[in-house]
Amino acid sequence: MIEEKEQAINDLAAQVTSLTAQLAQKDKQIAALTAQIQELNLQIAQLQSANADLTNQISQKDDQIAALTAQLAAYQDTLPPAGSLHVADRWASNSKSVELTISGYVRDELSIIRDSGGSGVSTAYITLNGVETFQLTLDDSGTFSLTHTMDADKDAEYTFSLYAADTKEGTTNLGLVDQVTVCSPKTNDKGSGK
Ligand SMILES: [Ca+2]
Repeated sequence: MIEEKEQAINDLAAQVTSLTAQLAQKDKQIAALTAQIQELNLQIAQLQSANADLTNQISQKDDQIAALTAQLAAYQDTLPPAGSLHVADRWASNSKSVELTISGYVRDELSIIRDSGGSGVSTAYITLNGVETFQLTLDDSGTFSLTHTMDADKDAEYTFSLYAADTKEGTTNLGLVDQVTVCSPKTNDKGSGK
């Protein structure tokens, strides 16, 4: 009976030794796997950092390309300024003359890039029926406004043409920007109010 008990104790002791050895083996495996994960995490962090650097470099190159493309377009500029012309009349039916408000704007975007600001316009004028009549003074944004009084001749047509040149060095691009034709109010057309 005692021998059986001793045998049982010896068997259990052997099991404990075996399990302890297995436990130590598992701990080693866990430590090895943890080290591998740490190494992989380090590699991921390095790759993410390299990725961010490259993305940043690409973004800088894109900015440079956009700036150079704009410069190139400015040097190749062949277009006159763009803008618009408005002519509004204030006229009373019993008046023999009419006051016109002539306003609008003119700008040259590529000249603005070349000049780093301003309206990009070197000269702007309006012809009235083909005759240069108004030399325009533009503000910094290229807008203008003036008044002009003329006779309210019956059935007369007046064509206002806005011309402008940009600031491109050597040969400025001069051209027609906008055109408005107004009919003179009829002096005998009483009661229309306009
Ligand atoms: Ca131009």
